[in-house]
Amino acid sequence: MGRLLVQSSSILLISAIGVSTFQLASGLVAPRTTLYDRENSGGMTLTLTDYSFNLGTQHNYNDRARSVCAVGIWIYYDDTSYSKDGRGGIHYVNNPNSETYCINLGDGVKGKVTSVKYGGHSSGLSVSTFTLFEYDWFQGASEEKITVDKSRLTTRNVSHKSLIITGPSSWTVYEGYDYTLASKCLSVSGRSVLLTDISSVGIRHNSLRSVRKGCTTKSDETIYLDSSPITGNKFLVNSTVTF
Ligand SMILES: [Ca+2]
Repeated sequence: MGRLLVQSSSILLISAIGVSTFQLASGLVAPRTTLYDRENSGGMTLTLTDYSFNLGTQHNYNDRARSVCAVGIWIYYDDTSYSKDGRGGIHYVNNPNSETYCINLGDGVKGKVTSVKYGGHSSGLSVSTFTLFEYDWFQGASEEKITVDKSRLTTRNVSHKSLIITGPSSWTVYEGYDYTLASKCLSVSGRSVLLTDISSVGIRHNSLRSVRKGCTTKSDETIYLDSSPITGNKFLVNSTVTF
């Protein structure tokens, strides 16, 4: 383990603060991903450190990725603009380590990836963030990502069905603006939480209006959220499914 750390870009961090705990070092590694147009990390590559709403127009890499390697949380979408209609194939990687984690993409996005984004903060998963997404499975052209209290969630993002929490902080969510009305404490263990559908833990879709960092105030209910798996995917077998 120590040899791997010395060889990685974490060497400056470790020497600077004299700490060798793997978890701390890894949490401060900025997100990055490499896409490959063949399975098992083969073929032509594209490396990203930021969102891309359209891999075709931005990187000439539309519908090509068949496998990926990633550090941090990354979400790969079949559709443009992070699945703007909320109905496309999705695959995510949730890798808290500083070493890359590599997978072959699932059928819903294999050879189809058109947009990509990372979850959490650009500095790494140790930064506390709270992000709401328009649709389930982190889909939608809009998202609301906060690192501090927000007394009024942005109006156009009132639609929300999924969320990602990174870092050590728990959060209290309210159904009213200015931290009023019904509240729930979303308690985390320090590992990232990717909730593909907030209704799975009893939060109604589109019900949140304000969010406060921590759970110091008395909330109506505490929800203990488990850390999420290192990868997951959702795909629609038939894109003509009606709702
Ligand atoms: Ca596509």
